Amino acid sequence: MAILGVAILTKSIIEQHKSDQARSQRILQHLSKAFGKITRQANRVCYNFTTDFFESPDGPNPGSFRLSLPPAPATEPMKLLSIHHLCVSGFRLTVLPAILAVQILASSLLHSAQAEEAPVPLIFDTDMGNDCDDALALAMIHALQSRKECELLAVTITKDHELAAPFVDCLNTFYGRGNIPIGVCRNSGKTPDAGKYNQVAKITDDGKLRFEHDLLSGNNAPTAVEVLRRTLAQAQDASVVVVQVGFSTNLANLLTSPADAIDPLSGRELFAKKVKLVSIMAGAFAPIPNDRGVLGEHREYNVAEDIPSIKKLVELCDVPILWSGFEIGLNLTYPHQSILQDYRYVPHHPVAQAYIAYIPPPHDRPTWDLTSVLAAVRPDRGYFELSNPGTVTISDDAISRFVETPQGKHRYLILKPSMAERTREALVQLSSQPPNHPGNSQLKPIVGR
Ligand SMILES: [Ca+2]
Ligand SMILES: [Ca+2]
Repeated sequence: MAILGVAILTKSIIEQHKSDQARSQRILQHLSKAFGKITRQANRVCYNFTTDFFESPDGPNPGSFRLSLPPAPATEPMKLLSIHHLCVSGFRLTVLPAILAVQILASSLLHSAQAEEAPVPLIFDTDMGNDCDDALALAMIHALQSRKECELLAVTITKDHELAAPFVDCLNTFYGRGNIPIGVCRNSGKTPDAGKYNQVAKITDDGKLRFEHDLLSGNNAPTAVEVLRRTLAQAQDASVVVVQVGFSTNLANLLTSPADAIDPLSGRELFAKKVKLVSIMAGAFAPIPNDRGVLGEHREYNVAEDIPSIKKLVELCDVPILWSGFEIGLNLTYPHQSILQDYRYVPHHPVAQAYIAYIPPPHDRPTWDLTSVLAAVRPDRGYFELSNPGTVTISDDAISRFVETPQGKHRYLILKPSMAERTREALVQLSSQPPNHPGNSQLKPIVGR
């Protein structure tokens, strides 16, 4: 498709400027770069061409036009929202063939343009300590950052225990990024127990911390709302992906936060301005077997632990939410052999140790939280299919229900059985990927990110 699009556009340009093929090539390069200017609006992707490449002497916004495309996989036709004069460095393209060519090229370049974009700026909101998939998911984020696919801006925590933040700092430091801001949710009362593995942060060998870190208690960390507001205030508009794999406590608190010294916008306004997607592990969008194996509705843990907050998130979040339901991770279990074999590149590995402390092998834990990371950072790799757009509602008894609506801002992940092995392997390889700095852990932390 890309080749076809490029071919048609090239032909269109070259036919008019046969004498100047080098210039045509240059135009093509400029056009490809222009595709970097992508915004998501509702459920469509909009290309806004306003570079000075499209020069025109008339009109307040000369040479600009907007294309609106469905997100991949493309299932509906593109729409041309508007077009002004398409005038290229002094010569005018015939508009119709140019439109056709650009539309085809736009569709075909969508994936490659996104792939060439800067790393996805990502905030990870986690209930670290309640299950070991949070630790695997954070390890994955670090691997994706090492591959320049994402940049972890901050981690915020919804588990209300002081050791959750130190364990997060352990992992960040292990992967060479010990200065990533960490925010906590104090006195929320949400899962205040210690959990099974955050104590890994406190293990010492010969009086020294086994896993180096300098945030020794969540009591020394700023609040999640402060970290979120500060992080979003500094981010580019419509750029940030928030991956929420715990309760919605922090996001609800953010969305209801007022303007403050950090930013004059309310939390809801700031969120709508800076965030482009929330990738959330919560709910269930397929029948789930209960203890007796009977299929039915499922009160998913991340929903049930803080129902008012997830209701607020659904109500106040103005950007798209991508839901990874309980059924996705449940059908993609993590092979315990990987825990035993893939983390042996250091004598002690905090992720493997967390998994084993949570539930020892042989046990293949579902990969719930990992799936929300993968879907957020690699949306175009065919790991999952997406539902049609719709709206999720949360009942008072923690049931999530999805109603399809064309204007809805929500979609949920669908895992086709034929995709499962490949997707599972991506999760395994990414979460077990070693840090990319030399002389790794036990560990010489790299200062900064
Ligand atoms: Ca630190
Ligand atoms: Ca979690």
